Amino acid sequence: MIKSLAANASSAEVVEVLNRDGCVVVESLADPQLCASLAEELAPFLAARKDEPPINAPYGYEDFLPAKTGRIVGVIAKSRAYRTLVIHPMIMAVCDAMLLPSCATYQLCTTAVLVPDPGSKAQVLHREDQLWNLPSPHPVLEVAAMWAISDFTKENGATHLVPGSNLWWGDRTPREDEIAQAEMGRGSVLLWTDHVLHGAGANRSDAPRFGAAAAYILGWLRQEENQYLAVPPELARTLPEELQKLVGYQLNGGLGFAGELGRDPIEMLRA
Ligand SMILES: O=C(O)CCC(=O)C(=O)O
Repeated sequence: MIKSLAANASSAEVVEVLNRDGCVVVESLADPQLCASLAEELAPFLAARKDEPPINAPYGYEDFLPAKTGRIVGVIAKSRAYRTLVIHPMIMAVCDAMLLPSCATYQLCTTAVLVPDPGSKAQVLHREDQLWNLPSPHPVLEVAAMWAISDFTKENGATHLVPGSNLWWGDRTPREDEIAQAEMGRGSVLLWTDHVLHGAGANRSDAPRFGAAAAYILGWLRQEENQYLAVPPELARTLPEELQKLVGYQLNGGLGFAGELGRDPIEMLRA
């Protein structure tokens, strides 16, 4: 079962469940108007998409990226509403607690709108830490957030997760009864960590399932999506400083200087 907490839960309660189960839902955290604006801002991008295999897909395409699914990346450049969700105070407090023990600053890894359409198949269960292939066990590398912009139901492809598999470091395949689905209402958010098994569900309903995802990682890991091209300096200059830093315009200890040895890249945005 995936634990659901109310919007007024403390970040400490969320962190406790996340450390234990590797996943948690916080109900009704986003303003419904913000969800409506996000859906409206992304609609033209979803309408224009072509259902083709991605270029240079490094994974088994049909298993990892099933067809009939809208996947829009570079979302900071495409939606103002999304920018607000990315820096939601609850998410920031959870990332502070989960990630700062292993880095000086954390950053965005990917931004994506994920919309399985009716008829899409389930995605293979996978772990986000496969991206970096570090020896295990390792500390938490990533916290992913999936905002429900539509309701998430068993029928429309609510994310599958295996609670507790964040603590499985050997070879273990989950039993069917260990796989749960993150059903949640619009405006809720599902959080998970990098080592928990998860994947999008199949959409057997007659309407798309609309999720807006943002993943946050340790400041010394390579970002999956190249944020400096997705959010170039001209755009970054218009964003709140908290978001500039999350994009990557900040130092992580000695890493990430720009212009001059040791210079914080955020100073170049201010110049
Ligand atoms: O869409 C979902 O529910 C999960 C998506 C996911 O895990 C992925 O695309 O890697």
